[in-house]
Amino acid sequence: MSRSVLQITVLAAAVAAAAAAATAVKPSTLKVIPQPVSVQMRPGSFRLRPGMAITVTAGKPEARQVGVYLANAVAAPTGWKWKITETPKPAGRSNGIALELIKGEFHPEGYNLTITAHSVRIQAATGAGLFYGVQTLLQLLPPEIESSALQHAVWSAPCLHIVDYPRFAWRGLMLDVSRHFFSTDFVKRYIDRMARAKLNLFHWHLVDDNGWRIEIKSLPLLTQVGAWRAPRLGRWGQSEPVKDGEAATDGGFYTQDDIREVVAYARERFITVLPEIEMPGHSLAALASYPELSCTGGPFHVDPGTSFYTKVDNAFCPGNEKTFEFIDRVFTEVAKLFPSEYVHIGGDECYKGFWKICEKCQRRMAEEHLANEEELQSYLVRRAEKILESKGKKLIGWDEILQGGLAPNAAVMSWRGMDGGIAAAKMNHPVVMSPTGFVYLDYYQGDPALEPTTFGRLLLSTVYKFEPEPEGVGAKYILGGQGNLWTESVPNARHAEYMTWPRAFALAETLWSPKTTRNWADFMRRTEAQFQRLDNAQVNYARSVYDVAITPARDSSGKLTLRMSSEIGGTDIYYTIDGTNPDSFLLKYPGASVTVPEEVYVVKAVAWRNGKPSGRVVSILMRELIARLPRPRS
Ligand code: TNX
Repeated sequence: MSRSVLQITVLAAAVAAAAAAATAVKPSTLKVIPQPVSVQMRPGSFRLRPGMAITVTAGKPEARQVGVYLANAVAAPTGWKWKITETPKPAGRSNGIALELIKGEFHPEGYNLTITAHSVRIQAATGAGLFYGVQTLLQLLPPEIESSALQHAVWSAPCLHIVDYPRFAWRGLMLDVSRHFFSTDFVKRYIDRMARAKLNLFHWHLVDDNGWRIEIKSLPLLTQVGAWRAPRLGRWGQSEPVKDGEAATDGGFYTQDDIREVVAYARERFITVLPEIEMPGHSLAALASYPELSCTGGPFHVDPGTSFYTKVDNAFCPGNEKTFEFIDRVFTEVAKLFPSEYVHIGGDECYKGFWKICEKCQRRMAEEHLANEEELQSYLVRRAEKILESKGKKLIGWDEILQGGLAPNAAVMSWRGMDGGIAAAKMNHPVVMSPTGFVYLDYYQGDPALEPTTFGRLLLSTVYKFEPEPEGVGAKYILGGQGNLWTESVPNARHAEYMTWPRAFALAETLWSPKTTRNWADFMRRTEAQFQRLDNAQVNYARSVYDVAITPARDSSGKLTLRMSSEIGGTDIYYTIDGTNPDSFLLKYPGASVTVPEEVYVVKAVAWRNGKPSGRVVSILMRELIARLPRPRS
């Protein structure tokens, strides 16, 4: 190349770059969740084609695995079968998608994604990084890409350059399969949706008072007895206790083959499966199977959803050596099934009253010089930790494992707020933040009148405010955060999805994206676009942000006032107090609160956006509104 040609080429490139900058599409047009670290839009787009190849770095099974995942993801909606080709330098070819594993300055889960009119190039240092690049690419394609049936769409993605990596390494979601059992197929689908949001840890709450769900071959009664309970249809927490001779027909469990299948499926999606085996409390299903492990000897029944008395006899007896033989057997099999570094031992809400009156427990306390029952719990957790460590695993538990002294190497999952996590981090223990106030996905998402009964309230916008790294605590010990879906009030898979989405989008973004890019309005815009993806994927989600929530109060003269709000914003609210259906011809909520006479029987309200109702009509009896008033302090 002569000097003048080179100069012209350089000049032409500069002109092209200036033109590109002038016509560049603003990053805010993207609808990706979680928001990438940096996006540079460029003009033009790349169109996918039927015969295209995915080239992957040769001799790297993880790169091939991600290539296969991508080919499978596009196969159903496009009808195309892309080939995977291995080559030493995948990016050398144009007209295709290159997945390149390279050594470089990459975060362990980070990637670069470059889309030009001729090619898509994803570069990363790990299979996980490539996988997240693929997830972003899928979100740049039309929402029909989520469908499992053939679709007609223009399969193209905008030209751009993305540099992306996560803020936290632990991006968890917990599913409780004890209170209600969920099939292996559903668990796999759940994991699949986690992967799309770049969540990477599936915490499987496998045992509790209401069912033992994991086959332990050396303890067959756990699943022959512990996995089944008397069937009940009523409201959770108010069910009739088990009657004499009543058959236990409701439940289910995972065989070890099922477990291996789920673990492998998660692994293909770079998701770690963390098993939880609860102890010493919440253990009624185990005690119903092996009553000799309790202080009282029983008899016990797997609980069918009766009221959760905190003073229930549902704890293992730490005075009995048999308890530790049991724990050893369970952990031996669990350690073999799950490749995860940690095993979760629960540890929460253990009633210790029966330990106080148990001879064996009191003898143990004397022998071990334990000052109180909290130290006795700590004794059990420390022994559980030793057993786990002998099998190559580390222990994690709920923040109650701090009581009576934390086991030497334990990690803490902080659920009763962040204080337990802060205390543990100050003692140099690893911490996962999972506070009820920000990430309890079993709580109401909107007005309680529109949702099945549950324990508390957690709006999407509140999840979006989750900040796992408290000020003054070194980031070093905060592994990340996690949302928890307890399933007392989640009787089926559709409702599990409803409770999870869109709140797990907010969770994913708080755990992945830089704190500085958080923007509620933009998140809502992207969330609404994700709804179309969930529709295509036939995954259920809550539209509670489109509904009206009604909050009663009393003004200074004692009159009842109602505040009405819809989370999405940009809506008009219409309401009625005469029992009829609200619409835009009837009462309009003025924006501040309204005073409503207490003789009114029922209040109904609906939010409108763009000339149409945006959500459901909420209908609440006056007596229910009055019952919602904050109780005067006595
Ligand atoms: C507390 S969170 C529990 C669970 C319940 C949940 C309901 C935790 C460690 N224990 O057993 O399901 O509240 O929100």
